[in-house]
Amino acid sequence: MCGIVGAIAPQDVSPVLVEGLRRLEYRGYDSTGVAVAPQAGTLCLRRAVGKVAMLQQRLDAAPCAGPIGIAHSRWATHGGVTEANAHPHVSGDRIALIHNGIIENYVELRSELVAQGYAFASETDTEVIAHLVHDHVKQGLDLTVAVQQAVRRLTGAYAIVVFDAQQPDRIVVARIASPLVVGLAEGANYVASDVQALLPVTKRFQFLEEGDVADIRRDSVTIFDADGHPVQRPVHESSLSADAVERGEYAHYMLKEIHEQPRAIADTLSERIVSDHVLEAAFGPRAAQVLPLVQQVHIVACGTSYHAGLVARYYLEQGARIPCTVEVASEYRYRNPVVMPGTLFLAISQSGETADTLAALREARKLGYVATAAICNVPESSLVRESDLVLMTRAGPEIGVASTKAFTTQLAALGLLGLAIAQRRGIDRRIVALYTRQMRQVPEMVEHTLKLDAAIRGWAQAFSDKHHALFLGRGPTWPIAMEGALKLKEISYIHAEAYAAGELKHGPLALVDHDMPVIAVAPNNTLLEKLKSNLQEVRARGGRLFVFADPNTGIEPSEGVDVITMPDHIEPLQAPLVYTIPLQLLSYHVAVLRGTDVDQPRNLAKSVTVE
Ligand code: HGA
Repeated sequence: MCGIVGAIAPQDVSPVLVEGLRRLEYRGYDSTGVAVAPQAGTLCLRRAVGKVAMLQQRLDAAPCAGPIGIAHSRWATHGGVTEANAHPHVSGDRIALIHNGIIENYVELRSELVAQGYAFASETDTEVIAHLVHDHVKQGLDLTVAVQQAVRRLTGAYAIVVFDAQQPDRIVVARIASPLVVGLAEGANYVASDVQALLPVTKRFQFLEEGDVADIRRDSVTIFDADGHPVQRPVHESSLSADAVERGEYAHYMLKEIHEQPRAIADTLSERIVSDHVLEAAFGPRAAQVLPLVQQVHIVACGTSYHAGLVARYYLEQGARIPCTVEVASEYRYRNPVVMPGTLFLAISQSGETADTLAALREARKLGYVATAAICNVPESSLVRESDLVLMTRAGPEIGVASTKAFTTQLAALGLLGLAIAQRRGIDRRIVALYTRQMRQVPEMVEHTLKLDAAIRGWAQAFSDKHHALFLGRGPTWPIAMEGALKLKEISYIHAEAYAAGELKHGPLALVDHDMPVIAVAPNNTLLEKLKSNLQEVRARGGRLFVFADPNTGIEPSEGVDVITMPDHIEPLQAPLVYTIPLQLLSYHVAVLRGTDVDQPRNLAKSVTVE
């Protein structure tokens, strides 16, 4: 989603702004722009459709240098992808403003401003904010007060960053429902949508809270809460290094992140399993009080995280014998759900800023859950700050828009949650001990599975000219088939669907012919024989099968059946994590063959901060 960077410093800030945008590229965007005040009274604006490199070209041809500036990468919600719609938006040749989010009442504000004589240069919802702020400044209000007044008129979600070229002594920012972080340095201060953007210039950050407005000057930062009272927000020291987001020897971030999974899963498990049990304290200081009260779990998430939730249902129901429901956040929040006593609400999100998931959490807080919990990869995120219990995945920064290591670390964290609940529910300690041992073996199994890369790359050719694909799984690897289909859609743009293999005969079998590759995940579990019958149904209709199979399944390569043999002895608890790996690699290689933008697929964004 949109990336925001702002800087005020003694020297030219344009290189910091452009580098900040480059570091936010992973969020997904379609156009960029920068506004700088070279000196009081002048405003220099450059915008470009496409990548940050296009903006850089414009700046190289016609530089925009100055000690105060803002920059933006836009993921369009209102108005097409055009230079005129790219941010910053300007009012009266002096107010420059960038925005992340959606202004729901922009139509009425726009008519009001048009009636006042404002001419609109874009189709965006954002431009109304620039004119509103300008209108207040024209009336003589101080910029900070002007922003405070302007945001009172807005309904919807926003992170906004604005400066006045006539009085370039400060940047003013405000947020509701979209993230903003202030970066503190000696004699210079910054703002951005996340810390990655600012790591080359500072490690010290203040995270703004809902409704905050901040006045950022070279040598001071003053923060006001939603009621306009000055507040202190804690200063966090980030442990991330500026090169944590470099892609090293790998051709793409996605490939790097696939290969980081053994370490990321091991990190997520480490210090949380002690001898043969899970440490409840890993979920935070309230865990010991909350976990005994939990009678059922309600999981809410979006996209890949939703698939992780679907796997967790098997962990919680089969392993911990506790009821669990799973649903997508965008539906949950408007459904007015019935909450039974003793229900734990669990939100899963990589970024912790996913607008739908955050809104669901806020809705849930009103509904009488025993507690709220989050599984998340970003410690400073809103989701983490607002949940009662938290288990952090330790995937490290994930840059590829298509999630890989964030997913498998979510599965590891959900396995830990299942075990923590199983312990409390008096499940036989020997079984809990066995499962914890199995969890610990996963990183090594993933390492072995990554060695199948060459064989998987060999399969990619068979998909590169296809328009559709079917993925099949059963039990806990059905959501893995769903995740495999999502990955293929996201990065190769091939239409893919996943089915519980037993559902095939109830409809989708009609689609199967020699042009429809069918990918199946076949671990050795109690459903294996059923799955094999389903695969026969595909072969009987001339469908070509690609099977990732356990060595003991008896599924052999034959005419129309390709098999890649997975490592031996993968237990049911481990299978979802391990069988994810070949599906990620397959999508990756197919996308590379098709020449798509693997790390930033079209139309998609990483941190989905709009509803
Ligand atoms: N609504 C604004 C900003 C969109 C956004 O925040 N995307 O992440 C626009 O369409 O320009």
